[in-house]
Amino acid sequence: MNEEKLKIALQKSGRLSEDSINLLKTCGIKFDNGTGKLKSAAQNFPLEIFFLRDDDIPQYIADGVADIGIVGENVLAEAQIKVEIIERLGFGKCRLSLAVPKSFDYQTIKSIDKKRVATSYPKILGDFLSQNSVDAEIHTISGSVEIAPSINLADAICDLVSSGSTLFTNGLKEVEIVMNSEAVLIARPKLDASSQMILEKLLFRIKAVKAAAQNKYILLNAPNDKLDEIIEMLPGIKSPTVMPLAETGWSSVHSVINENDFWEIVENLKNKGAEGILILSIDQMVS
Ligand code: PRT
Ligand code: ZN
Repeated sequence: MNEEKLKIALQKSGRLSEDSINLLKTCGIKFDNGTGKLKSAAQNFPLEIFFLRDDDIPQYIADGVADIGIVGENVLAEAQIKVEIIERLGFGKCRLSLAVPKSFDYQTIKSIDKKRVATSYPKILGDFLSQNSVDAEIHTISGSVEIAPSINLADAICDLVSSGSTLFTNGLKEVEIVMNSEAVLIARPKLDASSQMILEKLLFRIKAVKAAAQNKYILLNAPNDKLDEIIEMLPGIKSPTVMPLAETGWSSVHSVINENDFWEIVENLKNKGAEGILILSIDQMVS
């Protein structure tokens, strides 16, 4: 049987690999991702997984070797290849920034005019500088960009930053954000009908996983005389589930709360007399 499969490209080994693999696994897709593998077929979903260098993924998709893939937006923007962003994935967050040595008297982007800037992102940087009418010399280097100023290869750098500690330990300060980036699911435009159908099934699962990651399931016991006030604090998907406990005068309340305000809600619930509060992670959430 020659079953039609959707081909997805993931980063083979690097910062996006683990989160990309975990995302598919949390979507219930089983596959072998043993080290050294270039390709793997999912056991319970019509998906074939290719493990590639991230920089190659946009081109492989444009060429039709893979149908969809997961890459950082920074890689996609630098590749300047026409593929569609289907979904933002919320991991691999970073920013591409301009940084200068601490002693550099930086005022505005014009301070970079006629200076040398080292980067692995010459296209994104080139566009940014020309949008700002800055004429700087771009030096393209493939790695360890942060050491360029200290070896007098450049006056400034343009590199990815997440915590900022690499800049700090190299005596640099971040002065402009050129772009914000996160991992995105990309696809070749005009997939055939059967690939499109598989993509939609996958996307449905990915959205459920993403929604679940932003929410927690909460269970608690509430004294009946405080029930109204407690329910008020719990928006839930529709409204909380309330069930009587064996002990008279008490109820069990179940709901879903947003991860961002969950500590505050828990504190308020406790102050209102809620007891036995349990917070559980949700794997998938379909609305
Ligand atoms: O081998 P392959 O080509 O596949 O991988 P790679 O070495 O090119 O990429 P990799 O694995 O380093 O990064 C993959 C993607 O992760 C990037 O394209 C970004 O979209 C995303 N990402 C998120 C990051 C960072 N955060 C990040 N901090 N990529 C790189 N960094 C580096 C940065 O270049 C700098 O050296 O981490 C350092 C800065 O980190 P902080 O925390 O010190 O600021
Ligand atoms: Zn790379």
